[in-house]
Amino acid sequence: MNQSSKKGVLVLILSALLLLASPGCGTAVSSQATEQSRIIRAGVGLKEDHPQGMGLALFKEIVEQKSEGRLQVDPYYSGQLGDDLRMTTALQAGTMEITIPSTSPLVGMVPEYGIFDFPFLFRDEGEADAVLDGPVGQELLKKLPEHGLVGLGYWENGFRNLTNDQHPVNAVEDFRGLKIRTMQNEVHIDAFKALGANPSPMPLSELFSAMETGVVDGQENPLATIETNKYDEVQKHLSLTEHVYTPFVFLVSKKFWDELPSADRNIIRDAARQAGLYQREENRKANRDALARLEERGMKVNRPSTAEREGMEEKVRTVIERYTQKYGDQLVEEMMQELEKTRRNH
Ligand code: TK8
Repeated sequence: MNQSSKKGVLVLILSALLLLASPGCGTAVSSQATEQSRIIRAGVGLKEDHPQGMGLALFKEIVEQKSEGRLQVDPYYSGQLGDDLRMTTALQAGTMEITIPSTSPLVGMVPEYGIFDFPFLFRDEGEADAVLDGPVGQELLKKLPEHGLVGLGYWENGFRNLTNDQHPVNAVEDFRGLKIRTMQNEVHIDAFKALGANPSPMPLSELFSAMETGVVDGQENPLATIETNKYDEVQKHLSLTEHVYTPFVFLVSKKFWDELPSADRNIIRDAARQAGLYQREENRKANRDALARLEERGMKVNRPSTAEREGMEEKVRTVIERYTQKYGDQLVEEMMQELEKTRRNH
């Protein structure tokens, strides 16, 4: 074999090795997937036994069954692939295919999502469903493709409650000086400042150790998250403030989505919708059941009175006015009209 053909063979061997080393290809080869199945890496922040994880498990089952194995969903729970923001960035880069974050940390990308962080906006889950599944929620999904994301609908994180290791929180003055972890979201940060607390934004993955070491006094999340993440092990007081309803949004990488045949898009879209309806119901059940379990495990539970919650609403009114200006009167007006319509029909 002469010198140039030896060189040609060497180049071939090297490029084959480089190809196998690339992340996308390695995953496909190492996951026992048959060569024709397409791998969908789907990451979420909460545990497998949280309704977010249960919804993802059902999504996987539906997609693999409907596609007859052509699509294979690899689920990753408990923030294994990073927190909400990191996983969302991975979708934009095309190194991951699906994630289902809270809308709150996305406001850096789609500021208008901040309207769902307005405190005391929804009175119950029915109102949240009506707005999220109605024109306003759907209009916000349309803002995602320009950021490399496709939004297929909303799942439920739920109404947030405050925990801390200092004292019960009933009236506004009880917030004074409390170091409270918040999501990385400007509305939450300003609302807790207006209530007199010291907000400390951080990813969920850092929260447990921040509470354990006293970096923060408390946090706020729906009851199912407090229970499945065992926050009662480092928090004494649970105050049923229900101060904000947080949605999850079902996100798909646009890079991945654009390559899919329409039949596979329909399978994924329908599975996200079906699993989402199941997830909302399981989430409501889990939030109801979690309260009893948290009390059994020793948390001291208090519920602020209507007058005390009205005092909190009064304190955060200026925050809502400021962000209504920032996000646009028209969008907020549309949402309030949607809410009024739902309340009239209730
Ligand atoms: C989970 C998060 C979390 C959210 C938070 O992915 O960060 O407090 O409520 O549940 O989206």
